[in-house]
Amino acid sequence: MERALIILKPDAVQRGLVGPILSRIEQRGLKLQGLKLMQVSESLARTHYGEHEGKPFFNGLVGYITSAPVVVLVVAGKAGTIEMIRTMVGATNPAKAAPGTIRGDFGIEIGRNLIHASDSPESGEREVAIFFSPAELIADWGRVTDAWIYE
Ligand code: D4T
Repeated sequence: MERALIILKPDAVQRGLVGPILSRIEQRGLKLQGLKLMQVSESLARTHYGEHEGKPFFNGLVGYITSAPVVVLVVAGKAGTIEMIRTMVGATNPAKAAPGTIRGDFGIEIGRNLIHASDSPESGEREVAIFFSPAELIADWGRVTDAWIYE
C-alpha cells in the first residue's frame, strides 16, 4: 500500500470546497486512513516546505498555509496511488492545470492552488508522520466495497 498526505489548503476550506474535493477522492475509490481540521503553525509550515526555503515565494507560501485552517487527510491505495493522486490534482499552477483536475477545475493562481499531495511514497510516509500521530490514523480497516474497486 502507498500512503499520501493531502492538504486541503486554506483557500479550499474558506471557499467551501472541502466537500467537492473530498468527494472526488472518495469517488475514485481511494481509502481514508486519517482526516482532521487543523491550524498549521509556522514551524510546521517551515518543516513541510523546507525544500523551498530561500526561494522567492517561500515566505508567501508559509503565510498562505498558516493563514486559516486546513483539512489534512491520509489516503491509501495500491502501488501507483501517489502518481494517480498527483494526476487528479493537476499542475502546480492552476492556470496551466488540465480541466478535470482539481486545480484545473477550481483554481486560477499558483499562490492559491487549493491542495497539496505527496509526490512520492517516501515523501508520503515522511509527511504523514509530520502531520498525524499514530493514534490519529486507522491504517487497517475493512471496507466492504474493496472487492468492487480492486480486482
Ligand atoms: P504542493 O507541494 O503544494 O503540493 O505543490 P506541488 O508539489 O505541486 O509544487 P511544488 O512542491 O513545486 O511547490 C510547492 C508550493 O509552492 C507554491 N509555489 C511554487 C509558488 O507559490 N510559486 C512558485 O513559483 C512555485 C514553484 C505552490 C506550491
